[in-house]
Amino acid sequence: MKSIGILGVGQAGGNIAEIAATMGFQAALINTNQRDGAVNARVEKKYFVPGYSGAGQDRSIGVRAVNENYREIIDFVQKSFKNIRLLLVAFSTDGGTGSGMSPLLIDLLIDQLPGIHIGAIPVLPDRNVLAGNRINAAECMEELSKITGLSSVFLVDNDQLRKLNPQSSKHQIYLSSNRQVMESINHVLQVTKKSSFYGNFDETDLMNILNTRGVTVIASTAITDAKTTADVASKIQQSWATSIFCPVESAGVIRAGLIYEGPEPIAKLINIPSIFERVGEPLELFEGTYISESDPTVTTILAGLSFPSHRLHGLEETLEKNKERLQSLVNKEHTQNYESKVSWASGLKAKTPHKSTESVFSKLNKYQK
Ligand SMILES: Nc1nc2c(ncn2[C@@H]2O[C@H](COP(=O)(O)OP(=O)(O)OP(=O)(O)O)[C@@H](O)[C@H]2O)c(=O)[nH]1
Ligand SMILES: [Mg+2]
Repeated sequence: MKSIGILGVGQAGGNIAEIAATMGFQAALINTNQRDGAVNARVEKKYFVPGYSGAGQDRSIGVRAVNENYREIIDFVQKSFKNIRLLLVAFSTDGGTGSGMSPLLIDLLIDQLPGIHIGAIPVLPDRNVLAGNRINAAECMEELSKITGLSSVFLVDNDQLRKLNPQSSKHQIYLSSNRQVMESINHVLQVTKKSSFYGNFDETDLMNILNTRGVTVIASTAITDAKTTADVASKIQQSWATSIFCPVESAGVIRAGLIYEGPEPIAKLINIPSIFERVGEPLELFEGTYISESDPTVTTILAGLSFPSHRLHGLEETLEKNKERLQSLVNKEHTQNYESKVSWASGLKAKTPHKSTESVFSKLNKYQK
């Protein structure tokens, strides 16, 4: 039984929970729209907030859904997961349901699920989304970043794939990012089940890292062609920039994991100071070395990173740039009207004759001889 559970909220969250379920994670989903959640057939445990049919990108509807039903929702979550150590709540930040419900729900779950750490898998939108989505994402991230008892935040960035594949359909981007995020979490969890002569990375090590408050990145890279310690360090640093998560922006890793899988001779090219040169050495490092004949691969987990303000400001930038246009759009909504120049002409239209109704009796009387 895996010790990490995945709770999806809203459409994107449900899709991530679906992939998680196929990988053997305990998974559940919550939605305000039954039809959206119904497509995630692999997730058995589902809660649909009664009386709603989606939030239509309105975060306040998501917040209201939690306010009105928090007892049932908490009860549903408690019943859906057994013997997990970490619950990750997955949701998109730019819709209404997941973005509105999740920060409040996470804050409640932190107190209501004693003994279980709560983390998050928020999804940031790609570059093509419009103002309304950007406003939602900014609000959601601000709320999330203020939750004090929160563990790892795996900040999935749809733009990481959009950058590489400008021509891909939304569907391809979503599917691929959902798969990549769950594969990376699954991979580090599976490593904890392996044993090694040279240094084990066990589940307690992993939980120590993942329970760290802040942004967490998991990245893997093959180091097959590396000849020097500098080659290895640069490959690893590159993997932090190209993973499915928001790229690492600034120094300040608090806890980290470093897992090597591959042939023995290459393991000696791993040099901790040069790997962490750019992001600063962490407070604690948990290492695992698994010798095999497979392609040499290094997986790193960086936890306790700051929220990526550069990326988030980029998301807000187009709002700032278009401030006046956007404000005038909103003002227009309730003030606009159309004034016809031919209103005089309505007098020309045929009038329906005024039909006065008489009582049956008065008609009967009229014909009385
Ligand atoms: N990575 C990923 N992103 C997704 C997926 N589905 C939707 N998104 C992202 O989520 C945004 C839409 O949010 P949804 O999750 O559909 O919204 P919701 O939480 O269901 O809220 P409402 O539909 O407004 O009630 C899109 O702009 C995408 O950024 C998915 O399966 N994977
Ligand atoms: Mg939806």
